[in-house]
Amino acid sequence: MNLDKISEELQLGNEEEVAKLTKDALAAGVKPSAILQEGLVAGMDIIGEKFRNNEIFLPEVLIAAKAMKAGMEILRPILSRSNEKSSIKIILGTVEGDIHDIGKNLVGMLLEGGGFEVIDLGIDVPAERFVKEVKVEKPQVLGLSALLTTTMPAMKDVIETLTEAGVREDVKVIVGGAPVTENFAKTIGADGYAPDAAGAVVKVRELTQI
Ligand code: B1M
Repeated sequence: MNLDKISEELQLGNEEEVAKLTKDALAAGVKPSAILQEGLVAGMDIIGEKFRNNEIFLPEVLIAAKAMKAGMEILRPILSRSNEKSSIKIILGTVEGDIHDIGKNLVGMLLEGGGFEVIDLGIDVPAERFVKEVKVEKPQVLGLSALLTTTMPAMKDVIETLTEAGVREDVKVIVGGAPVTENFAKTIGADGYAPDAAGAVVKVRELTQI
């Protein structure tokens, strides 16, 4: 099965076709991880590259993102299915000022697939909201996502706000997103960094030692 076709239809923003081709690929026995990486993520990477080079503009990125989500919805039940049961709870969200959620959603799906309970606070989440939910839900891990260099400092704000509220020691903080690095994570005092969704599962396991 040619996964380039999924990438091409995604770039054209053909939601229905992407959903159909994703279903077809699954039915043909293609691994979900291959559909994700070689079809959906590959298409989105090209969109990102074209956007950076001013070859396409925001509306095209938006419709490609919708097509990406349509494909991800088909994969969701498989990626988030889990036989393991863990008592580890993770709160996840995209930081304030940032509305990118495709990568975060993928992280959430794979964490659920890893057997963790995930509470997703969505996008553009203010530091105070993260702190409030940490106090109420008492998760073992807080996962922060940022896709813009301009919203990376909001990750530091969350950690500082946790400290001010006296709950920093109650939760491990992991950070990720395209512009985020291991070094940045250390600088802001996060407990961990993961470069991708699979890495986030590994990092959560490491931090919670299960
Ligand atoms: Co935006 N955007 N965007 N955009 N957009 C980027 C990020 C950009 C790199 C594009 C570019 O210039 N090439 C650029 C940022 C530049 C910078 O800051 N250095 C950019 C810009 C500038 C903007 C706007 C400012 C554009 C404008 O308005 N002029 C604007 C900002 C809006 C805002 O947030 N306030 C904007 C808007 C948008 C859309 C709304 C159109 C749309 C988002 C739709 C949505 O998410 N619902 C969008 C998109 C789609 C992108 C690109 C093209 C694709 C992002 C994506 O979904 N990638 C992106 C270019 C690119 O990254 N190539 C771009 C696929 C996804 C699977 O990967 O999100 O990296 P990613 O997630 C990965 C890892 O990063 C990691 O795991 C994920 C899965 O493997 N990860 C974590 C993510 N979170 C993690 C958390 C973890 C661990 C790992 O632990 C908790």
